[in-house]
Amino acid sequence: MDRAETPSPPAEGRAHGVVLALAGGVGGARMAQGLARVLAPGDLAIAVNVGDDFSHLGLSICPDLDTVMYTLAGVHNPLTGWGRADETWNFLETLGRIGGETWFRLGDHDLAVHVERTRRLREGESLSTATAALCAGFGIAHAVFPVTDDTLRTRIDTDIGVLDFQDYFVRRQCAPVARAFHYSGADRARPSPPLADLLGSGRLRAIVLCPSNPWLSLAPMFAVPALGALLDARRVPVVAVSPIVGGAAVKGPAGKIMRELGLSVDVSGIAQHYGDRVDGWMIDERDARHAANLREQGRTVALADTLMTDAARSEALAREVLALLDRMPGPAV
Ligand code: FO1
Repeated sequence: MDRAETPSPPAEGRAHGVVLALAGGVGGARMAQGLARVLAPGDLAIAVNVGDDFSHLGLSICPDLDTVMYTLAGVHNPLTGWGRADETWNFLETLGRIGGETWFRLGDHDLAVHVERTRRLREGESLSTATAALCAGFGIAHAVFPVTDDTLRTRIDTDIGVLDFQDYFVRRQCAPVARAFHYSGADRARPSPPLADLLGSGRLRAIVLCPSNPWLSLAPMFAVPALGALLDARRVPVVAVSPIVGGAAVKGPAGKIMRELGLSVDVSGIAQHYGDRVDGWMIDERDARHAANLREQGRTVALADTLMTDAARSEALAREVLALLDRMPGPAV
């Protein structure tokens, strides 16, 4: 197993404080990996979406937490982004043969994590505690934690009815037309203890919205009242990395959802969606034509090659994001 890369020392002169990355899905995991290669564990915290979590085959499955964990540990499947590299499928093959559900593909290495997490949760551990133990098992030094330990589930209101997340995303491959999104349990969701500690520590330097799906990965996190309130209070700079490059989503259904919501599938559509919550934009150099408009709206804008096709590219983008942060006005006192 590859140990998580030793993060290179943080660049000198960087404002102190903790960067909080909000991550979900493959784009979020890649951005988190890049940030973890640049920032020391004490300078970065990664809060992960739990809206995709579900109970399947009697197991508690947390796809976004696992995708971040595997990516930081360097053991993720580089083609799909989710699940493990060097995976084998004996469990799933036999499950299929005995009539079990195989639409959600669980590989043999991956299965160990679902079984161990389920055991820990059944024994009364919180999701944050179980996540910390699993990440330690994969040699991850950085703080990776769920946005909440409470139950929060994304459901999609579509032309064929309201669907649970994995039914929409995996089983139906995002084919149904999305009309609205619900984050059930969000109104009662407390920030996880690691997140609450950070928010209360006075050490929060900035928030980075990773290039995750705004509706499926980031909105469920914003729906956690304490986090949404922090974003609305605008006490710390918020930088977003656009998940739309050159008029399309880098991966996943964000472009299709934007069309279904009547948004233009480009940087301006994404910026319109986030509105005043974002102070700084990291957009791809292919979308340079949108920079002027964002600047006119008072946003700080940086351009870079934002396609994170390998760990080195993720690290390079992370450095650009942190350089953008350094250009932002500091946290309001
Ligand atoms: N995505 C798929 O499209 N098909 C799958 O069979 C699948 C299995 C799977 C197993 C574990 C895991 O952590 C993720 C898995 N994913 C699969 C991806 C997952 O649905 C998405 O990564 C998130 O839920 C949304 O980003």
